[in-house]
Amino acid sequence: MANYWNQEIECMSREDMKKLQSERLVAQVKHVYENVPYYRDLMDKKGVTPDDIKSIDDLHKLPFLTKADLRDAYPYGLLAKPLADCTEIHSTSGTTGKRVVAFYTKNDIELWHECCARAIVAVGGTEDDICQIAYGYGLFTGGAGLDGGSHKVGCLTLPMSSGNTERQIQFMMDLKSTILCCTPSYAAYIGETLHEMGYTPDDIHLKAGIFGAEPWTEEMRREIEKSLGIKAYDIYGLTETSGPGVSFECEAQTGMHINEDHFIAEIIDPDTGEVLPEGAKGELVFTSITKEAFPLLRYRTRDICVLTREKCSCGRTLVKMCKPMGRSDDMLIIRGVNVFPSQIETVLIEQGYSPNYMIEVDRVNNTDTMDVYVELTPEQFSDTVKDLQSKEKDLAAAMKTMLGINPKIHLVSPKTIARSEGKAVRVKDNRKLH
Ligand code: DLL
Repeated sequence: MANYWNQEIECMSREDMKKLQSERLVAQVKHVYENVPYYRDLMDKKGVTPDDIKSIDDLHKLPFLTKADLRDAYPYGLLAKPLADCTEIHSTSGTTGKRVVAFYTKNDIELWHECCARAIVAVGGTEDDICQIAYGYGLFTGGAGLDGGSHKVGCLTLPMSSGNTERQIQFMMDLKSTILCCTPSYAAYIGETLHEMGYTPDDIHLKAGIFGAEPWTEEMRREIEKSLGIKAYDIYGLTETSGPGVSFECEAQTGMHINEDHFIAEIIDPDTGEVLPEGAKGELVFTSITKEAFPLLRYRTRDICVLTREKCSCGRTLVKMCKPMGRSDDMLIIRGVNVFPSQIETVLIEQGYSPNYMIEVDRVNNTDTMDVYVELTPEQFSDTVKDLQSKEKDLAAAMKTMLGINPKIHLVSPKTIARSEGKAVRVKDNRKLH
């Protein structure tokens, strides 16, 4: 039996949804053109005016926005409302060099929470539930988004934030939490710790989990479901579009329904920018049609995905996206933190190292690990072991400041890292997530 938060929208006919999206798009393009000079310039350069956009069939005429635009316009260049109308800010986790800062008005927050409420209700959440939120709170959108959704549904909200795993389990048992929200890798770790503490799923009351913010496999889903005795559901989103709740999984567990009344999704060829037909694999692009403060039009997510409109057994008509199948840029997600190899390179150069390095990422006991191998110059190599150890420590600290996570640094002898003859391959990702 399907549960909906907003049945009218979630089960709306295709025709009505297109009409709603068109109306909202037309108004949104006008709002952006009038209030965001940065995007107005992009439209002017492409020779498009708001009058050219009459329905969603005209969406393809609009210019794309990319992460590079966000960087150029940082921090206020894409803001479409006066700061006085904004009530909240969030940002991507730990990425100093490429930080994305998103702004929200009161209404933006309401709509975001509504999207998260839909996700909670879709996994069976009601006001009788106790929702334990173990996503990070703070600048990261995970904690705040699901917290808002949980309040909207009327669940008893347990704002744990991430970390302190034994305490998570203690509260889970004592307070009888029924829904767990966190990253899938943290859910797996909680499951493992539960067993290590000598408990079984029978000792807890969880029935469902809402896990996202990083790629995870069907195998991992089964493992989490078994270790915690729950149904595990996926949730997707990105800071640029508010955060979690752009799409969410239903009882069918076969992909995530996109909240199309707020976000129009397109799939494009990442090389040519051409819009691809339904069912094709390509880069996911979102246009937010209801956001006031930070309304990105045709934002290229870099996530590779497939959309499907096949009838879903839950009764929702919202288009479904598959689990993201990779990225069209080099961003890595390590323990939920977005990391670009270029940031590591920046730190190395700032600290006086050569840009000869190799990043190795793995997942050990469901936790991501990152090892960075850095080549010493011949001068640095003559240092004593003690000096080298202290260098490794300093470098790890500088990386932590830049990335927000602590990689293991290995300083290696000169000329030991393979040189490339074409594009440098800097990353070895052994996690097999796709
Ligand atoms: O990760 C928002 C979020 C919080 C989503 C909590 C779900 C739950 P960012 O830190 O800006 O925002 O990272 C966005 O994470 O472009 C994807 O590459 C990746 N991502 C997010 N959800 C999923 C998912 C949050 N369910 C980037 N599966 C996105 C795979 C995901 N990748």
